[in-house]
Amino acid sequence: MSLKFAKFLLLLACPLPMFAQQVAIIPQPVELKLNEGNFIIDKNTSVQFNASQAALKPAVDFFINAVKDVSGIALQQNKPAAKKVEFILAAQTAFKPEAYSLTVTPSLIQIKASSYAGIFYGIQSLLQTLPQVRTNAALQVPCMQINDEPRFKWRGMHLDVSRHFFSADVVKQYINLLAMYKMNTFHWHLVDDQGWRIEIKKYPKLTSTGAWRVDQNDKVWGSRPQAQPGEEATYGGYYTQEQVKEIIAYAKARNVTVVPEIEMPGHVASAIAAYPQLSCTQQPQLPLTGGNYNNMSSNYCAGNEEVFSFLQDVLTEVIALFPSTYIHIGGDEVDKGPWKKCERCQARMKKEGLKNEEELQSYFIKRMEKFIVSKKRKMIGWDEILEGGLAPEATVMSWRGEAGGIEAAKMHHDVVMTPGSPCYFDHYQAGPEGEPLAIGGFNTVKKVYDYEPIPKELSAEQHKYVLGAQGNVWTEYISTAEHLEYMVLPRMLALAETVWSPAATKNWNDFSRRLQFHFNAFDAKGLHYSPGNFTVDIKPAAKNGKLEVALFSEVPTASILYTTDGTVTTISSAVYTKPIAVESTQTIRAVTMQNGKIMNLQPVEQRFVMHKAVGANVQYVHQPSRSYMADGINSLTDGVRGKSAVNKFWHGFNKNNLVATVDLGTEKNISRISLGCLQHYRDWIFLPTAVKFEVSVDGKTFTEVATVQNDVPVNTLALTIKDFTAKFPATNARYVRVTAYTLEACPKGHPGEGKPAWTFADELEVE
Ligand code: TNX
Repeated sequence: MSLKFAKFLLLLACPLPMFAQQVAIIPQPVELKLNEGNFIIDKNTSVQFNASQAALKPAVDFFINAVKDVSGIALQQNKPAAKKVEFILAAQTAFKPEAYSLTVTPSLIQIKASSYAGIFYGIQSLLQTLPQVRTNAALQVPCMQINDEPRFKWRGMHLDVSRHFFSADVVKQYINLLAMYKMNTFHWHLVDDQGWRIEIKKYPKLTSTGAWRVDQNDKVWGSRPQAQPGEEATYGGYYTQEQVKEIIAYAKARNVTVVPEIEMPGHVASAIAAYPQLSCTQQPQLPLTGGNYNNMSSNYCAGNEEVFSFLQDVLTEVIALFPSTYIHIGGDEVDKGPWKKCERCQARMKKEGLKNEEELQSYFIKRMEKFIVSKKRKMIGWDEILEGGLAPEATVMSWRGEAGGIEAAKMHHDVVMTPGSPCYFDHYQAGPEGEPLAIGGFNTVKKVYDYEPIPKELSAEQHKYVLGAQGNVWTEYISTAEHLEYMVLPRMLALAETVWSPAATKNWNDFSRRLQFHFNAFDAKGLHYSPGNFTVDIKPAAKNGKLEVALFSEVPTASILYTTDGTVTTISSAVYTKPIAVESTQTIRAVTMQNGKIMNLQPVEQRFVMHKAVGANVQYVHQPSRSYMADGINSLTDGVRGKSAVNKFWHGFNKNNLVATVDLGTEKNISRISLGCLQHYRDWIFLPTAVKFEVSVDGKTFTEVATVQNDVPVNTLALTIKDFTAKFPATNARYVRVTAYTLEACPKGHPGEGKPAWTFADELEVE
């Protein structure tokens, strides 16, 4: 064998790394084999298709326009040519729904499928190999063979257009983004307390009144006092039925089904603003300007027949507009208070033999389901529709964790998984320092990537009830298209791979690599995205009197650079290799470096404050809630003060008092102890009523040094951090015990009135 031939064989045997780098398709195709060579799309390329197959035409147009956009080339159609891009609509049985094959050789690109959807997805994969914006670069497609199909049939993204209105153009761009990543369902949240967004011909006030609220300038949702009748409502907007039709057609060309959500029976202050007779109190009101539900009725009255005929009329128009099989009726977070006080609701319960208001809600939803089914559609609702009895054919969207989805699937109902963690894209994805203000939570791109939509609790037979998963974008804090993009990118790409690609082939490292190409594309297109997964996570670990700090980045190929002396991080800063010991008050700053470039606009920084308890072991009488464990059991003594992010620094206690004993290791001379606590009214977190401080030499006999009462009013809405501090004559002690007395119940007027309140604490400082 000649040396040349041997080398050639060797080349064949080793996959050429160059190939791997050229293709960065998201979501990862089921099978992708790269071959040698390229197909170059140029003006001598003709698009071939069977012109009698009408279904192909929109796909052909879509492709021709896309090529023109990135190159200026106007491709020929069905002309004799040496190089062809061929679309073949094969027999129904040849491919599964939405499946396709894409074959690229130097003279032929062929996309085959049994459906328009499949052809469209073949095009999307192909387009991802081309330049993403107009350049003069050659349109070079690597030779390859792709065989691909989705794992789930519901690959959804939701958008709340009520809390803030987004124009029809922004909605189209959003749908386009979904389609690029093979998401096929757009859940359009058209109705909520803060605005009714769809024209209904029979009830014009829904949009002339219900789509407008008093201007909202408040930075923190719900902090603005509720508007009074008479105040001018000028902020909002709505879609005409013509615009809705246009959006549906735009989506259809991209294989996206638009599922309308018409909320009921709660979250409808906007409808009641238009037609006050639909509520229990029948009092005039305005759409909400924030999320403050006190002293108002935002439910439909479940005892009033007019409500049902109104909703049937509304749904009749909605169903005529939307071809979607599923009609979403909301059903979430119904405040049962107004129904309890309403004579007509109580009379309805009596007449129908309903035991409680949960059953009244179930009665309401079942009636609506009957109507929807009579129109040959299916009803879907948030998981609250399980309470009081699930409607017979309902599909459940599981948002309060996975429990609702599991329960419904076990009852043989279809479900869509969209648990708050990690499917809520209104939550923080990085930071929260340096991030735009968000509603809370913390869903990183990796957390989304690692999500498995089929809960372990389901048997193999029950898997089929999980239709898929969905990302939700609630817009209380999102008011611009740029911010919307930022919240969705790149998390939607991670979800797209979760719902499309086989679970077994998912690979975070490879996804991260491919993501870089998409980031470049976003940059080129001017799309806003969060580079959040480049930020460094600074994780302290306190144990046996020592404090060590570990640094993590979710990007496996990046290195971490850091300083501890307060100086700015540069490319010559120390490279992180192992946990850093912290022995004095200092600030750690860290950045990630990828390909010799620092990837952060701002370093992540954390200040560590030294005090006599740093690193000390903490023993609790009642363990903190599993959901609020911060950095671990010794988070109270990790040298890090809790900040505004509720999920990050704080140990949370529900029902029980916080009783913690800290061992300083040796006897120390001390004269001051303080415990930081949090109040966050909206999240049911209240300051303790008092904190008791005790000290001991032997850990058995404790002497009280002080009890400090809370002086912050219980109804304080703003996020408040208070230090409960005891100062006393210097004394020797090895053990410190603190008791924070949890507020027994959420106060009067709070949504959780009478239910257990939370106590949140962080950093027990001893000096
Ligand atoms: C809960 S999710 C809601 C929404 C809020 C969202 C904020 C659901 C069915 N209801 O009304 O906008 O949390 O994350």
